[in-house]
Amino acid sequence: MALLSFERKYRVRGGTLIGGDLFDFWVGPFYVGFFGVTSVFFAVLGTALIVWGAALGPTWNLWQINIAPPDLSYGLWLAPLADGGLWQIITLCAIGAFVSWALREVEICNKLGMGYHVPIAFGFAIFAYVTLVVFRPLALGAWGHGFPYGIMSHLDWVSNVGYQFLHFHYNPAHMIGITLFFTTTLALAMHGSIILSATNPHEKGDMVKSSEHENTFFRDIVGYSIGGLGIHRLGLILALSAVFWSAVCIFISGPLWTEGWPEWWNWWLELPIWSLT
Ligand code: 07D
Ligand code: 07D
Repeated sequence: MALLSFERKYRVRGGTLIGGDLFDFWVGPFYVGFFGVTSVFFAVLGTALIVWGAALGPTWNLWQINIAPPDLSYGLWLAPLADGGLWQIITLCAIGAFVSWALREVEICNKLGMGYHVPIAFGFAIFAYVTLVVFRPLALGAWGHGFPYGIMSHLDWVSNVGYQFLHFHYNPAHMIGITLFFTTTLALAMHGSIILSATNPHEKGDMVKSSEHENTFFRDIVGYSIGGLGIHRLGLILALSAVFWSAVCIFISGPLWTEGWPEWWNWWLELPIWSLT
């Protein structure tokens, strides 16, 4: 592919975290880098192991393929490949691929002299995944507490774990996570709509409006505009907080609270301000 005229300016050497300039080149539009190589390695190996696991299973139906973690009786030991060992190696490959991808993002940020917001944001998603398949299983003493790799089977896991705690909606950290997810979509809807409304003319031939119009709209309607940079800060903090509280909500389920989540709220009834005795 021909080098586009502007690409020369941005395709700068250096900024790598490891290996000097060994993999400091592009293939077509893609930056390679040491972590590009490790990303591809882990992704290909992990996918091949998923295909192997599928071949051992009863179906090739994409929705039904399931690679289960080891039985709880294996605790934190390694399991035979066909008995959850594949799940363990696939988990390692997934973590290897996700972390490599994040570090490749860091290298690209270095090259462009940009902040690390994108890799940090992706890091929160990785943190949630690792909480589900490493931190919580470690805290509960068995890899079998990880979720199974399958499109429908992972939904069954979420439902089963939810009902194990009677009513997962009563988990206070789940409530905070959900509220933050909903608020994130509200913020994106407001941001997307104000940008489009300022860009799309009222009538054909009208000028595109500036950010002053966007700010004025919000000042007129609610007395305050967070501003052009502010809305992106707010969006990022809302989204990252949503994922953070999700990780908290699943980590505390089991390691810290073993009863039904509705019972957690008994602390309220037990406050010394009531005379319930
Ligand atoms: C739109 C960015 C693009 C990403 C996509 C996902 C794969 C998996 C696997 C063939 C928003 C690509 C999918 C590479 C292929 C095989 C074996 C991101 C966008 C399009 N889930 N989940 C889905 C994953 C968990 C839950 C869909 C991954 C937890 C519920 C897809 C993980 C819990 C529902 C999927 C993960 C949970 C889904 C759409 C990892 C709590 C749905 C995802 C690595 C977080 C929805 C059939 C999407 C659905 C759905 C992937 C973890 C709950 C298959 C990769 C264990 C309740 N999940 N998920 O658009 O339709 O994300 O399921 O942690 O209702 Mg899930
Ligand atoms: C883990 C995904 C990480 C992804 C990575 C990237 C690739 C590459 C390649 C596309 C965290 C993968 C990339 C594979 C793809 C290409 C090319 C994201 C992760 C690293 N719940 N619930 C949540 C709601 C109920 C339950 C979180 C709502 C029921 C359990 C969120 C409702 C019961 C768990 C949430 C609802 C129940 C959760 C998920 C409504 C079931 C969790 C978001 C309206 C009976 C999970 C950390 C998240 C969690 C979780 C929302 C209902 C159970 C807050 C809105 C009552 C067991 N639920 N839930 O975490 O916290 O994303 O996980 O009813 O484990 Mg819940």
